[in-house]
Amino acid sequence: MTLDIGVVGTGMMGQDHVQRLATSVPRARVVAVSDVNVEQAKRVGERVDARVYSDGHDLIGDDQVQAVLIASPGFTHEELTLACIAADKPVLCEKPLAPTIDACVRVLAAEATRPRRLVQVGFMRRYDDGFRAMKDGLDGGQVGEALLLHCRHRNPTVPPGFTSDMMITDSVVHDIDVTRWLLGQEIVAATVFKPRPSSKAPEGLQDPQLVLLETAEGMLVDVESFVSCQFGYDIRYELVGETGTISLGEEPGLQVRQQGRHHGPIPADWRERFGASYQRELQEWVTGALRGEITGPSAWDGYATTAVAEAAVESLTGGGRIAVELVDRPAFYA
Ligand code: ISE
Repeated sequence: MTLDIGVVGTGMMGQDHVQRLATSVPRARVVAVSDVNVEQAKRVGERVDARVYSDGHDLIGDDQVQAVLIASPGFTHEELTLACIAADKPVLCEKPLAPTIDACVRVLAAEATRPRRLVQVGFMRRYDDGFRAMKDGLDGGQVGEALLLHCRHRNPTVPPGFTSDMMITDSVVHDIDVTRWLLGQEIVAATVFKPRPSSKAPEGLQDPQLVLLETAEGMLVDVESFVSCQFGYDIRYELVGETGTISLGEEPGLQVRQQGRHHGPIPADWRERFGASYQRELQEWVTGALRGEITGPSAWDGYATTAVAEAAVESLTGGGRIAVELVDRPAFYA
């Protein structure tokens, strides 16, 4: 049995997903694509022999489409996800679930009217071998109780139009999700510090930023977000426990020692660094959807992450520590 999938949005990530689903995910078939840029959608659709729409709602309404992957810009996610829920179709929505807390709450309310989960949010780091090993180590008691988590999130450059807020809503959201998943607790407050901006950053961008998160059980998490670091895509973590530490990403890839030096590769971007995670994410989503079970990051995870990101943006703008207030977690997401 195959899963017939429609992909909404054929920009960079949409194309990546279409290619992967069509060529390397067993039991997946891309039967439709859509984009407001219909010429681009046609080019992508032709490669995989998929029907082409200019409107995501028409794709969702296509009877042959059994499941939907949303990779269009964030502001479209709420209405498209709601349409998938109304059509009773499983949906993998790239982050954010929706850009505002209120919009995420509307998605939670809609999904809760269904007998089972339909929504998954694209937090692909949870599928990474390194992040999984870190979580296994912590859960297995390797370093005792967690106390602190240090996160480094560096991009070499950003496209034109990238704003200081987006450093949180587009980048730090991944660290927010990893924190909640790894430590198994919610984040209760966010404070953003603004160091001297890099002269290499685009004019007006507050880059880097240091985001301090506080968890419900009093752990502190610092996230360095630096999107003009110039040298490559660099993701590093160090978890500090009571009896040891677990680090991730210190020396990724093959290390070469030669002529008195040692060196190794640095990924160019997240598609390279997390290629295997996207592969596993899609594979598990497809097999789960075929079984009628969606088990990846939920709409609740999407909501909680947006709530923390909103608090951090408020701190970035107005300064100070901003508390995060979540609605009660519906039993649906227990
Ligand atoms: C980008 O949008 C992503 O989602 C990447 O995973 C993240 O690491 C990067 O910072 C974002 O800009």
